[in-house]
Amino acid sequence: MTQYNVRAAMQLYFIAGTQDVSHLAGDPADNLLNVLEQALQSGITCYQFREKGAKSLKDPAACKALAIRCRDLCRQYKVPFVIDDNVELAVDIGADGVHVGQTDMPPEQVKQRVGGNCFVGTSVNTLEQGLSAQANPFVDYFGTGPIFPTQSKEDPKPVVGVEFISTIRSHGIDKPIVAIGGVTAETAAFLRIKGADGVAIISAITRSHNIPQTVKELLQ
Ligand code: TZP
Ligand code: MG
Repeated sequence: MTQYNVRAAMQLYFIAGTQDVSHLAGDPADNLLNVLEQALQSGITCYQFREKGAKSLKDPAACKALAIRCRDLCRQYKVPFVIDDNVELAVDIGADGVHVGQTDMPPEQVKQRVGGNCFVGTSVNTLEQGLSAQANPFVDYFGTGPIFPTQSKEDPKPVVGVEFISTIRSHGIDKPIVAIGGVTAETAAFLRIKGADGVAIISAITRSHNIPQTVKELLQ
């Protein structure tokens, strides 16, 4: 586990599991690793391993084996490796960060379990949640959204829109924020102008026909 600058890591935060590459022919684990390596080569600044939903891997051993391969790829490129939800897996394989939703394990408990070197993020969908995450010393960053409608989450919260980023910034919230949900190369720069430190992306990368070009555009 390496200590990373969390705000810098938010710049282009790629999230994916095998369910997000199910449109590709061939072995889902190999496809995920292939997409991840292309994204790393192209300059993503953080990666979250998120196996979730109907099409995700169901066998914990297969999930762990794949997570280890993703972690090792991230280490090779010196990019922080984050695990969604699965705190025990994060401890087990030495993830650099953990992301938990509002109804998952509370950040305080996560931090206790993972230790001080592992950063903790949470999801924020309302101003109230933003203020509470800002005040919580165990939250290192938050994902704000969905900004736009998304196809990549089975039970998305209500869309918050671009202005939500400026709204929460205007309430004194200065923690690292990554904007998530339906973000594309066309909207990423605008979200940064509104106050996001960066964008979190699933489908714009996993469904891209030219990952280097898409990543380049998302970083602008
Ligand atoms: N949380 C809020 S929206 C979302 C998650 C995990 C999915 C983002 O995926 P996409 O394809 O970039 O809209
Ligand atoms: Mg969750």
